[in-house]
Amino acid sequence: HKVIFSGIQPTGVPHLGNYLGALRQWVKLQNDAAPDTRLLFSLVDLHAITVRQDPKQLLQWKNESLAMLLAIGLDPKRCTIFHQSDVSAHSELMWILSGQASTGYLGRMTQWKEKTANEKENSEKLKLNLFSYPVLQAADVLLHRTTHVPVGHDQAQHLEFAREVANGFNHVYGQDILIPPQTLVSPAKRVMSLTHPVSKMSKSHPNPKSRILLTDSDELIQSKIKSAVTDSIEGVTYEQDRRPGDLAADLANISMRVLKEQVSSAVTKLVAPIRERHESIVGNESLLDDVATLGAAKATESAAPTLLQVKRAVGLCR
Ligand code: AQP
Repeated sequence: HKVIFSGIQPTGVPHLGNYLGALRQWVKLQNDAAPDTRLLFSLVDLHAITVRQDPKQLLQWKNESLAMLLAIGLDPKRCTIFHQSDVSAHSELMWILSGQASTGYLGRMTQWKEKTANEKENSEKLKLNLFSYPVLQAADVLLHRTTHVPVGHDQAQHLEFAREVANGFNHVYGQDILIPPQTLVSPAKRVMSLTHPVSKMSKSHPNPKSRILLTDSDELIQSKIKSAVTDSIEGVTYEQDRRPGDLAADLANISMRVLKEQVSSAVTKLVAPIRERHESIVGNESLLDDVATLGAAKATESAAPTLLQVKRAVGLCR
């Protein structure tokens, strides 16, 4: 049977890019899943601390992100929803798999190269967990015998690495202990920043106007879209040679102002019900605690057989 695993970092309130690129697909996978499909969605807080975080802020974001997973429609009865650091098997397997991860391969990862491009001269500042991030990601998916991992395009390389680690481990220890997972690349395009449209919309960009949060009010969404950077070419066109879609043709004669109004109305319609559900959940501490406790217990149980098999194979226990 299928096992679906994916994660999101609690590094801020999820934004429209996270929703269209990932979260919406999680809900669809849940709703379309066969009864014997297992689904696990994790708030990957251990990944979040590969960048320095303020402890109080991190705790708040964990809470808000958990509430958001419920607000978008994930059902804790149907899925295992958990904070990664509640399940110590993730860290344990990561350490063991580090024995399969070559530093050469890790050093060639696009994300590592991008994130460290400006720090090359100052390796004192570069921390080990940013470098070994893909090993933890490999442990996340392999631990639960995941068959399918829905992710954005930018994560495809890390999944390739996870398969390599799984095959390497199986080769050394001579058994099919780890299952190389398939990547389900999200059908959605990357949503770009509103203020700097050559980079993707991101939770951690210093300018809050660059992103639309799933908790933003209608007015805030309208004002962010109104001030979004557009080009100065008159009329609306969209990569006509690559995507000669009807949409651009329909919009060809409207002004940028009218286009922005149409976009605002579409986005507020999408966000408003999510925001309202989030508002009603985020203050409900006992509900969120219950969901986290249940998720941690289910994820711990899901992780146990693989961790035990791996430890036996390596000679760490009987
Ligand atoms: N702009 C985006 N458009 C489409 N998909 C996106 N994703 C992120 N940004 C966009 C997808 O969201 C999922 C969860 O992302 P993540 O929390 O693991 O971290 P990220 O990709 O680094 O997202 P952010 O929002 O930019 O966070 P920060 O600023 O903390 O780095 C992933 O599946 C991702 O593809």
